[in-house]
Amino acid sequence: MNIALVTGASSGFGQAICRKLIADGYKVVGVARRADKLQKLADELGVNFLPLPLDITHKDAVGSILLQLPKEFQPIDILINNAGLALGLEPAYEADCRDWETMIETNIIGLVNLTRQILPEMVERNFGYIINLGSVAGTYAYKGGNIYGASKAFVKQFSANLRTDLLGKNIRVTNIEPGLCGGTEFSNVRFHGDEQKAAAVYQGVEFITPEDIANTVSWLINTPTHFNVNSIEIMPVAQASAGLSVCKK
Ligand code: NDP
Ligand code: 8X3
Repeated sequence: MNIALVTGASSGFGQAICRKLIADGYKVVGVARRADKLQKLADELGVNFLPLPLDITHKDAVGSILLQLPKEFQPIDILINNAGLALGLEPAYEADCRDWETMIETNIIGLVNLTRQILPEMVERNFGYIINLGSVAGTYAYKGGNIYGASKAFVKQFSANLRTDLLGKNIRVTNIEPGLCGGTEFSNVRFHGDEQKAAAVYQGVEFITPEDIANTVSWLINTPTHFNVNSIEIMPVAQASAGLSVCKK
């Protein structure tokens, strides 16, 4: 395995994963919408990193751009479906429907389309690894998590169903399910650029870092090829799944 495609490479986990995989000796294609951020990373990482500006929600663009990858960045051995976002933390009856649609288009439809584009070649070569970025939000409900959590529950079940379809093929699938992670743009995006609200999420908490996630990805890829971690749930020590809540009269 030597060529990886990482979505969401312009920030947070994706950027840290690109850095780690380049350091580990892989060639990496980094996908995100912000070309300037990708170019900055390319300047840092050198010739083994290919910046690929792309909006994963644009289905036709995804198909055609992948066909045009330079020969030295083909075929993709490892697909890391990391691009994703949460928008808003309002209760379902107050949430913005456009935010809901963007989360569904990115976290579900974009991830699915990219996977569908890349998977046939992996099957043909009987070789590959797909790592999806789910979340603890896909397992545990929390207030305001509504569509974000539901989209990550989709990623969790899609990962499990991929494993089932790929039984007998030499292709591994893992769903990484992190809890609270700082040092990324996740909360700035969730709160539509409200820096104060975003900072408050991490105040006084020793959170998981993007490097922790990148090290996890590196470890997964280097496990023996007969070995599949179906899912891996990771939380900071400072976090635990909270109890059920009751509303008293
Ligand atoms: P960031 O906001 O820092 O990074 C998100 C990345 O996704 C950016 O590079 C962004 O790039 C990219 N992206 C978003 N929309 C698109 C799109 N339409 N097309 C292409 N790229 C896109 O967040 P994190 O690094 O924290 O999150 C990465 C993943 O991990 C997400 O799926 C998130 O849900 C998940 N996660 C995060 C946790 C956390 O606490 N941080 C915990 C659990 C899971 P650009 O804007 O340039 O397109
Ligand atoms: C991100 C973690 O708890 O904000 O997926 O949903 S959480």
